[in-house]
Formats: sequence, structure tokens, C-alpha cells
Amino acid sequence: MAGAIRAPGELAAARRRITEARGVVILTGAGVSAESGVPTFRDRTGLWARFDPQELATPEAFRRDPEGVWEWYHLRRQAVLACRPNPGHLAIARFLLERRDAVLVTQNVDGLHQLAFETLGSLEPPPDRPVPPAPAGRILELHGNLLRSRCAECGRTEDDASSEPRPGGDRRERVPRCGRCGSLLRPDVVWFGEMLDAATLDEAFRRAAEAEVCLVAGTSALVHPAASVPLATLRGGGLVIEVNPRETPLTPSAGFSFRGPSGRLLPELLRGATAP
Ligand code: BJW
Ligand code: ZN
Repeated sequence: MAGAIRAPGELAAARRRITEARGVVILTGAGVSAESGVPTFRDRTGLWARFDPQELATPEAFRRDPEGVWEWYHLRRQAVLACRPNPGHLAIARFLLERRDAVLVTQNVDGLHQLAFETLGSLEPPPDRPVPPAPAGRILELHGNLLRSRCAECGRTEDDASSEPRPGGDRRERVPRCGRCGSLLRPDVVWFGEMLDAATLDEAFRRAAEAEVCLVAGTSALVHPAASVPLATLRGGGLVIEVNPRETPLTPSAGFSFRGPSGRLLPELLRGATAP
């Protein structure tokens, strides 16, 4: 029965399907970072239980109150900078290094998947080759990155401390500005009602349509178009494997659905599932 809690043997069966699959897409959401201390959005203690997304995560909110939006994002930046990848991130990073036919599609904006590659490098330098940084093109960030800023006018992006709050008594003066054109910078994330980057989205759907397995972890599967990525795998005849402590709208379509934290289940599922 699709979507049921699986017996231990089912984990081995799902691992075998991943091992044998040609093409694997991993889709992650905020739950994968929960065990690192990053709050999710829609859980009981999630961000949207405490903050109104319409007031903070829409282009209209930024036009209305850029100072207020920046204050919230600065706090979130500081919180994320103190967080470290958990065993779920590390399992995914290891898997991507081993499986050249796998790609990670993430809704997360915290950069912890990328950091997992660096952490891997410092923990386990392989004997004959250095661990590369997050391989180019292997992590598709659908909703941008919280640690990057983008000019609201000219689109120039900035990765560095230039987007930290500017000193100054006046609230308006504290909003960071573009080094090229002087306009307001904004967090380089995708807000409600905004289009996702077309090339990134196309690539995610193309890879999902070709993949024999889509492993979906830590997402409520409520926000589109990201939540439709596994549907492309299903339409192509592939299998969806879900990891989440709770059911989601995707659960009925999942061939395997494992209930539990991704920091425990992803290492179990991906350990050894490396040879296509
Ligand atoms: C664990 C765990 C553990 C806990 N281990 N798991 C009606 C129908 C369909 C679509 C729409 C609609 N009305 C409007 C729309 C469009 C809208 C949308 O989808 N809205 C829905 C909410 C209804 N989408 C958009 O607007 C998108 N753009 C778009 O569609 O453009 C075209 C368009 C233009 C104009 C008009 C209409 C359409 C853009 C979406 C942007 C989302 N942005 C955010 C904020 C990013 C920046 C920031 O961080 O501030 O992205 S919102 C937030 O949700 C964030 C996330 O990436 C995203 C998804 O959330 P996620 O990751 O799934 O987290 P949660 O909290 O929802 O779930 C956590 C899960 O983890 C839970 O299931 C837990 O059980 C689990 N969990 N602990 C494993 N230890
Ligand atoms: Zn600019």
C-alpha cells in the first residue's frame, strides 16, 4: 500500500531501488535542516506560526517596509550562520559525490547543503583526491539563498558582508544598498507571487522527468511549483520515496513513505546506495 509506514525490510528495498535507479533527484525542504536548528515554516513551531508571510515574504511587503523586512532577514541570517549541517545533509553530500547521475533540488535557502560538502572535506579527506566543493550544477536552489543579496533594480547579486545592516541611526539608512547603482538590496530569495529562476526550474523538471527515483525529504509539499517536481518523475514512470515525520499531499503517490527525522533516515537510506 502506497504511503504506509514501512517495516525495516522496506528501507532495504527502497535503498535497492535507489542503488539500481538510473537518474536520482533528491528534493529537500525545511525539515531537512530542522535538526540543525533552522526553523521550518509550517510546523507548529514554524516561522509562519509566529510571523505573517504576507508582511515579510512578498514583494509588496518589501516595497511597503524594506526596513522591517530586512530586520527579519538579518535575524534569520545570524541564526543560520550559527547552524551546522546535520547527518541528513552529510548523507546527501556523500551520495552526490558518489553518484554522478544524481542531482539535489532544494527549496532551502540556508546554504547548509553546500556547507555539508566542506564539512565532509574536513572530516574525511579521501586518500587519493580532495573533496571538491559543492559540484557545480549538482545543487539547484529553487528559492534562492538567504546569505546572498540582490539589487531590487539592476539584479546584481552580492554574497558578502556588504549586505549587513549599514550603521546609522535612521532606520531607512540601515537598509543595504547596491554597490553598482545605489538602489535597495533585497535578500536573494523567492517570495510568494514571484517567479522562480526559469533556467533552474527547467533543469529541475527536466532531471525529475528523466529520473527513475525522486527522493523527497522534509517538505510539506504545499508550495508550488517546487511541490510538482516529484510529479514529473511519476509521470515519467519513476518512483517517489518520501522521508517525513508526517504525511503530506505527496504521500499517497509515494511508493515508499518513511516516517521519521531525515537526520536519522537519510543516512540509513543512502548508506551504500552508491553504485547505479
Ligand atoms: C521534517 C523534520 C525532520 C519537520 N526531518 N522532515 C494555490 C495553489 C497552488 C499554488 C498557489 C496557490 N496560491 C498561490 C500559489 C503560488 C504559491 C504557492 O505555492 N502557495 C501555496 C502556499 C498555496 N507559490 C508561489 O508564489 C511561488 N511562485 C510562483 O508560483 O510563481 C508563479 C506565480 C506568480 C504570480 C502569482 C501566482 C503564481 C513562489 C514560492 C516562494 C516560496 N518562498 C518561501 C520563502 C523563501 C524565502 C524565505 O525563507 O524567507 O520558501 S515560503 C517557504 O515555503 C520557503 C520554503 O522553501 C517553502 C516550502 O516549505 P517547506 O520547505 O516545505 O517547509 P514546511 O515548513 O512547509 O514543511 C516542513 C516539513 O518538514 C514538514 O512536512 C514537516 O513534517 C517536516 N519535518 N521536521 C524531516 N526532522
Ligand atoms: Zn543595482
